[in-house]
Amino acid sequence: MSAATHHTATTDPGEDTIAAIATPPGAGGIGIVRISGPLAAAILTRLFRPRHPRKTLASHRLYYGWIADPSSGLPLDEVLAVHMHAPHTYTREDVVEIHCHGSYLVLQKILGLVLAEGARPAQAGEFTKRAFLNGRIDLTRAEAVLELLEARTTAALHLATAQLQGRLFQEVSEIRAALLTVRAILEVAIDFPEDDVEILDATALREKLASEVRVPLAGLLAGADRGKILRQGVAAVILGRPNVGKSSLLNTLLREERALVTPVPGTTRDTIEEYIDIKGMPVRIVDTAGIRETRETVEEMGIKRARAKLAEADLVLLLLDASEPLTAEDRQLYASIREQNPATPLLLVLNKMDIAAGLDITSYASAFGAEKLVCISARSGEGIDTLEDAIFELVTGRSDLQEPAVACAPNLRHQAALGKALTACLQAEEGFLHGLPADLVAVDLQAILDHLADIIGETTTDDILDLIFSQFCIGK
Ligand SMILES: Nc1nc2c(ncn2[C@@H]2O[C@H](COP(=O)(O)OP(=O)(O)OP(=O)(O)O)[C@@H](O)[C@H]2O)c(=O)[nH]1
Ligand SMILES: [Mg+2]
Repeated sequence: MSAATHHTATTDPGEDTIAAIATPPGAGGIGIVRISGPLAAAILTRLFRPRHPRKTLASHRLYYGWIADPSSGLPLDEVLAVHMHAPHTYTREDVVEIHCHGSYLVLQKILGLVLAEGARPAQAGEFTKRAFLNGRIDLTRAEAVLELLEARTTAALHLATAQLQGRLFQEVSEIRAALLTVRAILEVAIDFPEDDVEILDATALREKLASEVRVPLAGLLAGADRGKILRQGVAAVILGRPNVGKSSLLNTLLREERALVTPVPGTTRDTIEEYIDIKGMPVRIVDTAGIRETRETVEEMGIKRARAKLAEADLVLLLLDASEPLTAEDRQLYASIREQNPATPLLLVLNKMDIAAGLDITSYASAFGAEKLVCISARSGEGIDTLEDAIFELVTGRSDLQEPAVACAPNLRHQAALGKALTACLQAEEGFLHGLPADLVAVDLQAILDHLADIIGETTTDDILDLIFSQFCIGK
């Protein structure tokens, strides 16, 4: 059954025709105006002069010609146009695309003509919303489109693609199928209570629930946390006293001379943030002002900012200078970080190993207890791979995030619904265990089914849908 058949609260999306510029603003090689709805073909006929005049345009074929203003007959731009006949289109409606030169002025003029012929401007995400409302894709696949557009790393892109292919939808459907079987058996028991004993093998049903509903639900939930990391990334804040090489480390990680590096302590005043990609995970690296006692106002402000960054850190890189003995400032800084953020993962990074003659690493072990230590040289690049591995492992808890095991990564909305479904499943299992009446257990089963229906968008309310689609850009 399609999503649209269940989704009764929304008015028929196909009654009007929408149009938008589908390519980003600014100059480009090609720009595309996209139209969807019952008027699409008629609008194209009015505006398009094909090079070889013909009565009808075959579906899904590009035709060369000109767009002209129908009131003046003046040609506007040389284009390729395509008419895709419903229902084999993005929205399942008639769709027209006009590929013109990528001038924003030309695009706006063509869009103006299209609107004058009876289309209305599309809202953000409205094409994809129609694809959903018309039942071509479920809600998880619509959300995957947005994720794909926003993916910052290859790993995030893989997740989006898998979800767009229906991976999450399929997992949810399988859990649902198992639930429906259990419920069907229960219903027989409800309808013929006198046969209760023969029909209802509560232990078998409970085991089926556990293995085919609870375990897969928990598996999906486990993927949600990893998915969040892969999509949004983590913030790693570099802290340390002045001159230990914080800005040098940022530059080395970026493979670019982004921050100023000088032998003068107190070089960095403001915080500097850049994204790097560690094994497909986006990491926001924050370089900060070296922390020390100072009377200089600007430096003081920088130090305040550095400390404030601690609050949003998913990971702290405490940088130390291996060419000098450990100082009281190093120890104080460590103590104050741990006081403010006792649970945040922290890596001790011992920099300048290239000039650390006769260094005694054991002194660090006694000063910082069990914290993990990585030795690097921001100047030579030595140890940077090890540091990246350590960051990745500390944040994700494992080193194989890209394994197929996380091909499914539910977002926050899915996560909430999965959590509720899991709770209801545990209750249903309890019910079977304690021999509760079949109709009571059936209530819990229905609750699981409802939460799953919410994930794929069968029962999602209009305001949630609006919220989801409003995050898209116009023309998508
Ligand atoms: N030999 C050596 N020198 C380094 C290394 N990393 C940084 N330096 C030098 O140490 C000095 C300070 O480096 P910065 O990166 O500016 O240090 P910082 O921690 O950002 O300093 P502030 O911004 O002042 O807090 C510069 O002269 C760097 O060239 C390293 O791995 N080896
Ligand atoms: Mg610096």
